[in-house]
Amino acid sequence: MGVKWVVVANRDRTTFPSAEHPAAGRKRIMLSMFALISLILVSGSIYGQDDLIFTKAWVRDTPPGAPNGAAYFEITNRGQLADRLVGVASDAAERAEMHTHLHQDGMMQMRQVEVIEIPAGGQARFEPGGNHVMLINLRQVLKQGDTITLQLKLDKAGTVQIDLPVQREAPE
Ligand SMILES: [Cu+2]
Repeated sequence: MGVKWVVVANRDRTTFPSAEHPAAGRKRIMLSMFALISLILVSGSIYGQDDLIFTKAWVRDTPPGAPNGAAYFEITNRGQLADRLVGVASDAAERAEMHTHLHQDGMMQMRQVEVIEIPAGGQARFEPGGNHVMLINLRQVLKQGDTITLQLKLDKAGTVQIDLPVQREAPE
């Protein structure tokens, strides 16, 4: 009986916070979490912003008085894990939304989407005729030669800010 009690107590001490030493157990768990986080940092980020490459970013120029604008870019995911674009914002407009184009009854329609998936080893494209970021109620005229910024909120990578040159046509 006495021997059995000692074995159980030992197991408590090595793996779980025991009733006698709850704080010691918590400390051990925190230490192992810290070790895990350190390992992730040291191993060159298992997942990080470095895994996402932003290219072909641009925003179309607008005539004076135009209420809305459209922004385009590509995200390439070099990482091992999928990520999701879950929000967009820009100082250039009151509001920004992710839109997709749908062909419906012979008409091209825009529809807001809440989430765009960026598969591991894959891409998410925002381009004319497809997905785009709609800049709603512009605060400024978008003039060729200017640059605006876009904040992209990603599920795993966090918030990323990209610069978009104002252009008439898509970059090659
Ligand atoms: Cu739109």
